[in-house]
Amino acid sequence: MIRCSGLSEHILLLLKGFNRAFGSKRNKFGTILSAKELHGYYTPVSIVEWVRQKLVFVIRPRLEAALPCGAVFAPGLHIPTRFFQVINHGVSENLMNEIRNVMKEFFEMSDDYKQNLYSEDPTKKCKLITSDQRYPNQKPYLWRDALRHPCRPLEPWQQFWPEKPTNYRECVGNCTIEVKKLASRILGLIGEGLGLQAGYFDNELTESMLLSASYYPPCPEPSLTLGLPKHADPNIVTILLQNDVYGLQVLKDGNWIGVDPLPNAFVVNCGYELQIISNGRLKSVQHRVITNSSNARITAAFFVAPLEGAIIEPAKALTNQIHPPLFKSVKSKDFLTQYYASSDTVLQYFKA
Ligand SMILES: O=C(O)CCC(=O)C(=O)O
Repeated sequence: MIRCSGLSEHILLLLKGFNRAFGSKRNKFGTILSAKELHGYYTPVSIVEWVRQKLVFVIRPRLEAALPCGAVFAPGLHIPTRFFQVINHGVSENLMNEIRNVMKEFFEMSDDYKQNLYSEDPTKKCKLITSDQRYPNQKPYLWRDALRHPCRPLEPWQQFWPEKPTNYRECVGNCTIEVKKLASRILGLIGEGLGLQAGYFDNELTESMLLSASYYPPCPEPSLTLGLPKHADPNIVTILLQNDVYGLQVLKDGNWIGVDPLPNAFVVNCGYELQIISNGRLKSVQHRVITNSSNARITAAFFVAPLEGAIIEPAKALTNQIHPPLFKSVKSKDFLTQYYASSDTVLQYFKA
C-alpha cells in the first residue's frame, strides 16, 4: 500500500518569519543567507527594465503604473534575477485561496481514494507520485507527494483530473485560465525587455501547461531530507502558488537564498527553453525545496510550456554576427526527453 504522507497526526503551527530568523548558517546542503546579508542586492526595477538591463537582482517596481499588466515585484524580497514574485497580478484572492484549499483537501484525503491515482508509469499523464517508494535508495531522502497532470489545453485533459474534491476540476480549470493570462502578460513584458516583436510568445511556444501540485508534510528529520532536490525547470516559464510555509530556495553564487512566501503572490521563474529562445540572456535558475518539522507546505506549480512539436531556438532578432546563436534548434518534445535523461546538463546537448 502506498503511504501518501498524511498530516493528521501532526499539529499545525503557523510558521512566520522562518527564513528571517535563520541567520547565515551552513547545513549539509549549503549555506543559507539571512535577509540582512542580502540587503545590498536590493534593486527596484520593472520587469521590462530588468530584462533590458540584465540586472543581477530585481525586487520592486520603480513605477508600478508603468507595468501594463499591473504586476509588480513584491516589496521586501531578496531574490536573484530570473526568479521573482508578482503581486497585483490580476488573479483573485478568492481563486488563490480556493486552489490552496482544494489542494490541501486533496492531499489530506484517505489513501483509499488517492491510491487509484498513484502511478509509477512514466507515460501516465495524470498521476500522484510519492517519494516513499524510492525512499531507501534516495540521497538525499526526499519528502514529498505530488499530483501532476496537463492542464492546458483544458480539453481533453480535464476528464482525467481527480474527481474529488468535487470542485477540483472547476477550480483548477479556472485557475489555469487565469494563470495563462498572467503568463502571457509576463512573457509580453519579458519579450519587450528582450526587444522581441509584440506577441512573440503568444503561440505554440506557450500553448501547453502542466500542473504539479506538491505536498511536503512535516518531517521529523529535516536535516536528512529535501522536499525537492536541486534542479532547474525545462520549460518557458513557471508560475508557482505557495501556501504560507517557507521551503523554496534559489541557488545564487553557491548560496541558497530563501524565497519567503508573500500573501497572494506568485513566484515566477524562467526555464531552459526560455534560456534558449533568449540566446542565453535569461538563464534558468537552480532551486530546491527544504523541509521543516512543524508545518505542511503545499504548492501548485504551473509549467507554461511549448506544444510538443514547437521548435525551440534562439529568437532571430537576438542573434547576429556579434551574437551568434548559442544553441541549436530542437523540437520541444526532444528537448524534454533529453532533459529527463540529463537534467541540469541538458543545455550542453544543444550547444551550437
Ligand atoms: O514546491 C515548490 O516550492 C517548488 C516546486 C518545483 O520546483 C517543481 O515542481 O519543480
